[in-house]
Amino acid sequence: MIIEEIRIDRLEMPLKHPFETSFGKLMARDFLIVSATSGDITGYGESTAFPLPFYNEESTETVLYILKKLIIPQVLKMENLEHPEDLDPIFQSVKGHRMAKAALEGAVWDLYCKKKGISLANALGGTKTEIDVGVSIGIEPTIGELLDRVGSCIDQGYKKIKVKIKPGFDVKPMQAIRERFGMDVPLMADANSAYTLQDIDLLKQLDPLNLMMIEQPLAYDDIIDHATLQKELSTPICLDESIHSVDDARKAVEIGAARVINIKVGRVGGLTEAKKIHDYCQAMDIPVWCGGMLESGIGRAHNIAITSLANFTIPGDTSPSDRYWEQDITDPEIKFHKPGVIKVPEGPGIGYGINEQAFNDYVVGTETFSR
Ligand code: OSB
Ligand code: MG
Repeated sequence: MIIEEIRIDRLEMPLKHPFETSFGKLMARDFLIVSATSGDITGYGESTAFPLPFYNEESTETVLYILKKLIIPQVLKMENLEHPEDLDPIFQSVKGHRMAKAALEGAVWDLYCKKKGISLANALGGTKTEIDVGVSIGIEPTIGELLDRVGSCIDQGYKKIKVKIKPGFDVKPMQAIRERFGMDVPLMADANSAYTLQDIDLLKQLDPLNLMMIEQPLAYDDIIDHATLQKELSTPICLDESIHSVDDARKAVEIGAARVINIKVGRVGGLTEAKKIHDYCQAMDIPVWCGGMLESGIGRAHNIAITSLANFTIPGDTSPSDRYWEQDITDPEIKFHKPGVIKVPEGPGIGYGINEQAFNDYVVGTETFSR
């Protein structure tokens, strides 16, 4: 196929509830939707970068720059794009900038599947017809408010409760959750790289709490110190920020830095690399789950598709639309079909349409590029 047009829309979607992590507080999502058109069919992808580089090195502006300057011009010149993997030589020519690549690659995967009339989940080799999902709860102003939110999420049927921690808001809130809701709730903590090896004694205090895992306790670019920490902890370590590729996953697993891996499609440069990490981890008996970046329904639909692969055995952060937005941009919105469970759509591509009205209401800028 030939891609005739690529469009970038910048959207600003207010969050229903502020989301605070160890790296900052978000009131709204400011992000890009990339759409790629061939003939009368359009595919959609989402950039998961934040406006500022507080989670990883990328930002909305760097994604825009790389797409406009390097990736889109090359893609619009391609004469023989038969499969999304044909983008690889273009991607190889640019070091890093994986969220930029993933946004474009996602649009091409959706377009490719829609042209073939197959679902994205099937095209990726997914076998599940429904996925279990969890929720990621931000840092709340008080332990009381955190307990209220945890209770409400348990009542809604979420299959995993993840709580953000940071220095000063870690052991006490996690203990309080266990005291209130018991030791059996599937519970984990995400530190977003807020600690160092100096904090080993503090992190060890989480061990008696029977957490499923602790996510990215140490630096965003570290693998080695996590292996040192894992030797001291009984709680499994899960890596998020540190894993950009199947090679990173292999290094982390080989040295014992991660017993679980969080796969985020954007962070690893797209669905093709996400699948490679999944396949490697499956062969190594390392369970994986799909993380989230507070995506709109479009990014979330991609996450649902990849989560249909068999080794996504742990519920992901792929919560339904109403956990984030008053109104999402997909039609239909993403919903539970039973508590804590989302059906994998069977329609072509991502399997969700676009709610044009809602989409346009959130757009703050549009740029179009043609052959
Ligand atoms: O570390 O997983 C993370 C949100 C923004 C940035 C980083 C992370 C998160 C989440 C929320 O945990 C996941 C979601 O609900 O989309
Ligand atoms: Mg994380």
